Amino acid sequence: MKVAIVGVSGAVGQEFLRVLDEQNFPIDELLLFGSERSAGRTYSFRGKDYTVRLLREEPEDFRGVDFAFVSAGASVSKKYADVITRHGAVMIDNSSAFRMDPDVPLVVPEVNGDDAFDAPRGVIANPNCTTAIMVVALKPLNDISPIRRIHVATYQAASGAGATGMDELVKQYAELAEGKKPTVEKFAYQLAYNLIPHIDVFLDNDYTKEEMKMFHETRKIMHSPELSVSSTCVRVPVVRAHSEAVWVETERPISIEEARKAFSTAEGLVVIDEPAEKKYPMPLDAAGTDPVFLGRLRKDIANPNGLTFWLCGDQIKKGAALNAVQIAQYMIAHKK
Ligand code: 2RA
Repeated sequence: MKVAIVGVSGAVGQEFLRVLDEQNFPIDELLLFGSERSAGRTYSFRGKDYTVRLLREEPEDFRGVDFAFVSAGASVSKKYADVITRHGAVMIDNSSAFRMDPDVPLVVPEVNGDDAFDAPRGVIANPNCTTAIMVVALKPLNDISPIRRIHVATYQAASGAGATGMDELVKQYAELAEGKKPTVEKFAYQLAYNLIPHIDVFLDNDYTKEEMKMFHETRKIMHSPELSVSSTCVRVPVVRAHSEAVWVETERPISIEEARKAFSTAEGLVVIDEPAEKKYPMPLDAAGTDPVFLGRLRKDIANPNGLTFWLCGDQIKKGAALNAVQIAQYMIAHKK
């Protein structure tokens, strides 16, 4: 396989390299692309050094590429999508640029992998990290009884704001420990010892863009245009794993036994749920791992058709780079 990574210097770009190696992805040739700022840098992959090439509006640069993993922001994805796909490369885009485009599938392989084959523009969109983590757990329930309504509160790690977000959180704790005024640049307020109920911009309905991503993207991935999703997305002082408290209402009540059985065999999901033993998922344990972890499962005492549970998942892996690589793996394994 000839593989390209666009935006290789960023947190997700670097994770693409790690995940492609961990997953033993078949690569005969690797091309790395970046901005003026990163062009010329070198990165090692499987014991060989690769130099970052300047991303240009030159389709020839992508001739012969089978998969291009792109994580360089929505404006770069929009500007270079045609360049990247012109000679047949499949562009798996981690940005928000095309997620709601009717000609672009939005894919989490455990949920709607086959949608990846309906990509007329050669572009497949990776969902927002919170959506990807949540739908892995929704799928097994939806297979038992259609989900009608979802409420979710997210606890989102600093990594969602990139490498600079992670650096800022760690730096704030160090500065505060030294009695200094913390650096506050990436986030609206100090994140250390704090929670910020605001991710991305506020919209006319007083939800944030991040919260509406969960509404729109979940409907598209689950093929459920009527599904109601209401979320509150909160930035928390955690480095790189997201957590989510989820309440689900289904057409008919699902018993705990049914749910537990379905979760126990669901792809991409690991259940850690022994409250009496104080065993439940935590972001510190989920960081750097592949699965979505589920715990605190119980009947929703406020809704006879409801279940509630807790999720943790690594924002840079399942929330971004791993899901993108899994899309490519799914396409290779299920080639039509
Ligand atoms: C965040 N989901 O956590 C957004 C973008 N990665 O900031």
